[in-house]
Amino acid sequence: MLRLDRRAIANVCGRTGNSIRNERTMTSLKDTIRQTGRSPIFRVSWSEAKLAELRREGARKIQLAVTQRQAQFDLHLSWAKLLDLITDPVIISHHADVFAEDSFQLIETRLYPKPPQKGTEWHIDVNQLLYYKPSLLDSASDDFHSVTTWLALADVPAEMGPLQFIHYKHVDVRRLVRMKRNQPIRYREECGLEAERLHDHVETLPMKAGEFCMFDPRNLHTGAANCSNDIRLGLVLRYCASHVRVNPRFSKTGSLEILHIRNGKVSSRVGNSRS
Ligand SMILES: O=C(O)CCC(=O)C(=O)O
Repeated sequence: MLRLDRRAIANVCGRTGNSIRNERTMTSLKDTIRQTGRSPIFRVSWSEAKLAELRREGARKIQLAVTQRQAQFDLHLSWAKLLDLITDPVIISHHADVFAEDSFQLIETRLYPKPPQKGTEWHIDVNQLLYYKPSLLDSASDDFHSVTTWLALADVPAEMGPLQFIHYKHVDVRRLVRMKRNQPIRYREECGLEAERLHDHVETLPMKAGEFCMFDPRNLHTGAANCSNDIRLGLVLRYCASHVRVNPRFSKTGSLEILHIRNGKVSSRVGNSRS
């Protein structure tokens, strides 16, 4: 059942037109992500004032998401301005570059407000590896078809719990995935130990409001501890290529609602309820 209101769809459809190809850079983002584990840091086209308006408008949703994990997921389906942000032409054009086509899918969003003193454990995005087919675990080539995109909704300096990662080439990803399935507690410990062992390879990504980075879901990654007295505001976006099939079990809400994006516009939505 379509939950986007008309205004949300009009906002998305009216904006980006067919200019996507012209906006692309000549650099291969795919190669950059392959080599470094991530894209450069980009910035959406929104002004700081417009981002502040989004934060004000969403204050209650943000507050709820601080205390209720379930309230963090897929807010773009009921929050027009958030959908507007995550289909910003800059985001769309860089993902189109990565997937090498103007057609791709938005699978999930997670608003991630991190309270003071809280951190995230080191992990890999195992569900993205298990529930997306073809799986990046099986990929014989060094190719990839899905990225995790992390966007700062407000400034996230080093002390506020920015994203950190270690390129997956240093890690035995298959072993960690097996462990997550069979020994989840050991998996968590092992991810932490791997991060300690590989501390020289940790890259930390402080960002200004509106900046975002796309990275390979196989990377070992975390959000550092938020050592400030303010809530850290991050947004995790999961985009993948149009040929990827996503198992409904991927959904954290019980109802997978995939947005198909074509030529910069949300062209359709496919619901796939689990219940
Ligand atoms: O935002 C963070 O602190 C970490 C987010 C993350 O790694 C994830 O959701 O997979």
